[in-house]
Amino acid sequence: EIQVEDDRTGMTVDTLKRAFADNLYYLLGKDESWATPHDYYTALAYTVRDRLLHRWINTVRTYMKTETKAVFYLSAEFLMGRQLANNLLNLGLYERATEAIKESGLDINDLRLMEAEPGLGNGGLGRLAACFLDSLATLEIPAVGYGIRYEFGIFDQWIKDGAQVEHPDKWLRFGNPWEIRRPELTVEVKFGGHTEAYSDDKGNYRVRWIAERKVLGTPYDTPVAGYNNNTANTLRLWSASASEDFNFQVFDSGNYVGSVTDKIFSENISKVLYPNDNTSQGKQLRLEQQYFFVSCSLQDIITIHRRIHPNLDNFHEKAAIQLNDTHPSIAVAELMRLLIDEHDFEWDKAWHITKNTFGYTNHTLLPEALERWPVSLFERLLPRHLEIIYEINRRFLNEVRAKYPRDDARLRRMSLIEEGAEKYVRMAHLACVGSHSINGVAALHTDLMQQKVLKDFYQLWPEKFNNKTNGVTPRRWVLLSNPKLSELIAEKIGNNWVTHLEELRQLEGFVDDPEFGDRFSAIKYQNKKELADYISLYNNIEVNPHSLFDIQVKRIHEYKRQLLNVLYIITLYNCIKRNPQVEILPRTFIFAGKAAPGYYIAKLIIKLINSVAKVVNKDPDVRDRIKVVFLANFSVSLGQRVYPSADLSEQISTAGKEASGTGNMKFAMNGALTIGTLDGANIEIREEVGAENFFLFGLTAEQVFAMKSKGYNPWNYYNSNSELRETIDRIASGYFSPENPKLFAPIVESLLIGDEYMLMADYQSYIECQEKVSQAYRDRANWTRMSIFNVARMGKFSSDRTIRDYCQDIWHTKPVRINLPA
Ligand code: DL6
Repeated sequence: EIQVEDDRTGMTVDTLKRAFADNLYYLLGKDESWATPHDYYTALAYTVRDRLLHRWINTVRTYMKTETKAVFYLSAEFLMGRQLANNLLNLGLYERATEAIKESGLDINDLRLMEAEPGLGNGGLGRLAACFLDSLATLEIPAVGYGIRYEFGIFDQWIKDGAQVEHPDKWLRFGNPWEIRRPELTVEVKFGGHTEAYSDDKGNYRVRWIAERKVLGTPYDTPVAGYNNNTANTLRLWSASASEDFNFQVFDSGNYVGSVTDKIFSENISKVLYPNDNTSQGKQLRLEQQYFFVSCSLQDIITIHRRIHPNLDNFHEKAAIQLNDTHPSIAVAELMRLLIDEHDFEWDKAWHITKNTFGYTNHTLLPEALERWPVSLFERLLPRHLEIIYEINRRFLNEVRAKYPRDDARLRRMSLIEEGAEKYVRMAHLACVGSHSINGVAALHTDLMQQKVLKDFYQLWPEKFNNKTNGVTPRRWVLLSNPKLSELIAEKIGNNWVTHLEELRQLEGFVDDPEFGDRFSAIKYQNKKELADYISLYNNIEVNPHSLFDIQVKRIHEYKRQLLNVLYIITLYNCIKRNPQVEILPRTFIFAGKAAPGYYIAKLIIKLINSVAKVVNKDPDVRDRIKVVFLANFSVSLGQRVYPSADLSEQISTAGKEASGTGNMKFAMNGALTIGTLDGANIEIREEVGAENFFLFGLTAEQVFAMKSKGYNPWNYYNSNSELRETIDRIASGYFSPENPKLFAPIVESLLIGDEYMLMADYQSYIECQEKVSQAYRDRANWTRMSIFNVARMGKFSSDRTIRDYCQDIWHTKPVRINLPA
């Protein structure tokens, strides 16, 4: 009997080939005579999506039947990265698709490059959300990610004359084959207006919100495949549009054009991602975005609940909603409003449900990132929510008063409302009060959160606080981005590590096996060579793949101290200029990262890196021993190239400032050694890989605080350290900016006046540590050994472990196995 596979679900090479041709013809309306590479990519994407849909529909059906508790992850950012290769990999189709495309006369790598990257996030916070979705699906946890379908994601960064120039990210220009629009699930979101009290039929006091305008939210769903299972969860992103019927009044009044241009205001809400990382932009549109996606998502979760359960009494037993930082924290007031105003709950019962539904994750202690909104803005935009927040606050402060009588200072500190000439709503306080769990993202960060920023809350409710150290998905960050290393690992220990990363420990058995060491370092060399080719192509700089690849890629931010790295480069350069014969280890310094468009000093740091690069790279005295490269437009895709090719990972933030970091994990998993401070997850990485396999320098967080409180003076370091002085003087002299000698004066000033991030204090320790790195790299066999230990001991930092911890301690959710009908 001949069995013919269905074109939409079949997994053989022949079927994939047929499906690919079919999609090209019938979905794109083309054949090979005029199809573009992008058409081929799209046809393959649809071929993959078909295989996903089958899993997706069965997943939804199973979840509805089993009625188990689900996780709803609310995040203003999901930095997903390209979907094609990751989906192929998770579906176990990568090899067969590669073959099918090859037999169709094409190269899958060319098609992969056609995919526009969905850059709907700024950095670590958004990428963490994406890793979490991968792990949730892989662990078979019922989960939905909720966010905003920004029409423009993070800007494209071009480098022009060494400076950052921002260009709009038109990622949807050629369509997005991974998403499905669901117009039937559109919901309405209200803004502005006023509230009115009234009595219901039973004589109860009620409030109704008479809005000034209404916006529609339409969901776009993207399937999220688990690795090597049948689960496909959902990422549901909301897109804003005008509510037609609401504008009817305007139509009737004859102002037709006015009513159409009004649409633009509504559509603006999901137009663009705010490009700030770790700073809050107090813009009205940003609050509108936050409320928009939160309201859409909560209405949707309630609808899903009501399809299965008779009422909302058990809502918190079936839904765990996680707030990814304070961006979605208006959800606390919105759920209360929905329960009380729209579903007739009384306050206490609504509050019980709300508190037990939400968990809050804090991702930063930087004061400039803590969100607070003017009460006056709230009054205008969300009048009903302000009333609810006042009532939450009144009851909360009574609780505080009962525990700490006559402590007005404490009441003032803890209030949801900051008093002053202008009053503000403190979103972190709202999130804390309205959640049953408050977590930080690495041990040190959780500690500092408890001892400093949220100290009063920790004293009041110590039981609510917990740590969940971040992790990253080994599927994208090792298996997909480092196929050669993955193959070598698989050959030695099998494939189980992909879902049980702690099994990499078995590699320790090979550290003294010279054959393994040689192959391991040959792979690193190959990866470096590929990056060198990329650099040659895009930067027109030739770098030596035998040199030490010293890499710092992350957002450009003063606290991350790219500038400290630059100070070291200039120090080395000074050394060479003093004595061109000096013995120095060849190094390639690679940077990448975007600066917020309004962050003046961060953009100037980019310009400085490129200006130093220009001088150093062409100076004949340097003789190519040091090279400096700034890669434009850092992205998830570029990260996938960069992490596997690093020898040294720069994690050099001022201690106490980086909540966790996740790039640090991606580097180490791929065998880079870290030079780092005792900050964020660096501390735990060092504990795992061993102090002898980690280059530590710098002040501890405690020393940083102590020094600051004693009165810190950066001039002491300038005056007493001649090498440092020479380095700073070199910048100040205009040596790197002859056309404009004062160009970098603000950077020099940032170091000498205040030096908020204590680069001067950490300089000497950093330079000495870099010297140790150079020494260590000269013993290549031992370096490889240390590198293998790093890979072998990174098991803890799989986001699977992180998600298991969230499930156990916060969400209380269990896996649900998805079976596909035969
Ligand atoms: O938790 C993910 C990520 C951490 O790894 C980084 O250390 C931290 O800086 C980042 N935090 C933010 C905060 N943004 N806001 N608001 O992006 O979170």
